[in-house]
Amino acid sequence: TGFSYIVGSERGPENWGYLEEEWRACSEGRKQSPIDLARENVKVIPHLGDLRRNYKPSYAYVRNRGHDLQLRWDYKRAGSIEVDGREYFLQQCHWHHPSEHAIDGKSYQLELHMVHSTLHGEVAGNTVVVGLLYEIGEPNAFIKEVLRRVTCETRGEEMEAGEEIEVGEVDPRKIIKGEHSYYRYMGSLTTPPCTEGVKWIVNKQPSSVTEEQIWSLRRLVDDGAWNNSRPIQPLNGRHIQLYNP
Ligand code: SG7
Ligand code: ZN
Repeated sequence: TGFSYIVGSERGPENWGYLEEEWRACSEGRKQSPIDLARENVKVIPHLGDLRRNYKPSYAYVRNRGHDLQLRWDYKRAGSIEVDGREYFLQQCHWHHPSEHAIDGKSYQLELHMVHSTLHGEVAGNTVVVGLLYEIGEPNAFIKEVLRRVTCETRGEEMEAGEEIEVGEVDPRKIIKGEHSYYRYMGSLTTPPCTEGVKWIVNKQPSSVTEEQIWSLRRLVDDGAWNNSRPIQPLNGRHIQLYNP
């Protein structure tokens, strides 16, 4: 059971849609994620406006899910983002290596997803995912802070697959700093069931991270030797909007 990220394997990405009845969108959906945010498909839309982020620090939990590392807040405690006049509450964030989205055909080493929802646990039309790409450079302060709280040296024991630990107060405002330009398009969850109707917002400016920090993140995850990014999906005539003040 489960799914794999290994292209060409029995449970690999090109077969997700045939593994379970509820996963059909992974193969048959026409608005899947991730995509290449390619210049020729991007339209600058000035009236999209700055994102209204109403985040606040709150107690968080880190869960090692075997294929990714997830930082979770209690429902509604970490605040929300306002998109198209609706409030979407931040639920969790997690990392993919290498990146899932590409910009002009260029992939990155790491991508973070902040998953937001209007309702607890609901998906489809109620989900906004904010993506952040990272390129190799200076250490990332937010990742450093998360790693410090979960690594063996701090806790005295290694984190195990499936384990969830309380990590104290985490401020979501520290994840994306100061940058306002973003891409927007309609897509899907990037893992089965690949549900569509997800509003995607991808920060235009990549953040920075070191190779070592990426290794630390991967080492924490059980199958850390592998990647956990879904291949690029066809655009199928969709438009990508760009807000670039
Ligand atoms: C990861 O990506 C997890 C999932 C997430 C999925 O597998 O973070 O989270 C949970 C709680 O299972 O699914 C509904 C949801 O958040 C897909 O999220 S993504 O499209 O942002 N990669
Ligand atoms: Zn994700």
